[in-house]
Amino acid sequence: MHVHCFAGGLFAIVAAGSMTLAMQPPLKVAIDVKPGDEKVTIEPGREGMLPIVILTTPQFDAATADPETILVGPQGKEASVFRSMLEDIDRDGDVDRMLLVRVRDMQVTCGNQIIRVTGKTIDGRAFEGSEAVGTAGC
Ligand SMILES: [Ca+2]
Ligand SMILES: [Ca+2]
Repeated sequence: MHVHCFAGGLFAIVAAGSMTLAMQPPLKVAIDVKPGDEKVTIEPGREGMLPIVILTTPQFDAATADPETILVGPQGKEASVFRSMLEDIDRDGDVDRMLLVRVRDMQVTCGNQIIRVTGKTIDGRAFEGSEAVGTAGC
């Protein structure tokens, strides 16, 4: 009985440790939809790709973002990434992560005002970022 209690207690400690990691709020990351464009508009019905960059900052190394886990859209749950590249998009000397996402996969509706990116790092930490956008061609 004593041994059983000890084993149970140990299990509870391990479980609490992994729950703490899972329950941490997502890291906030800086994204830039259509880098270079000041006022970003999306045509919901358009064929083609939307470029979105996850910027590397002192708080976040975009190279650690796992592209397999990234989802993009108004809820940050819609489109998976078509292509991901590491490149210094904002030319500040560190490597950012450039994503290409199919416009239609994002399920943007007319009047939508935000694009969210969610995902996990290669070591399992959730992150999210968002940017205000407009829609056109509606
Ligand atoms: Ca940077
Ligand atoms: Ca950079």
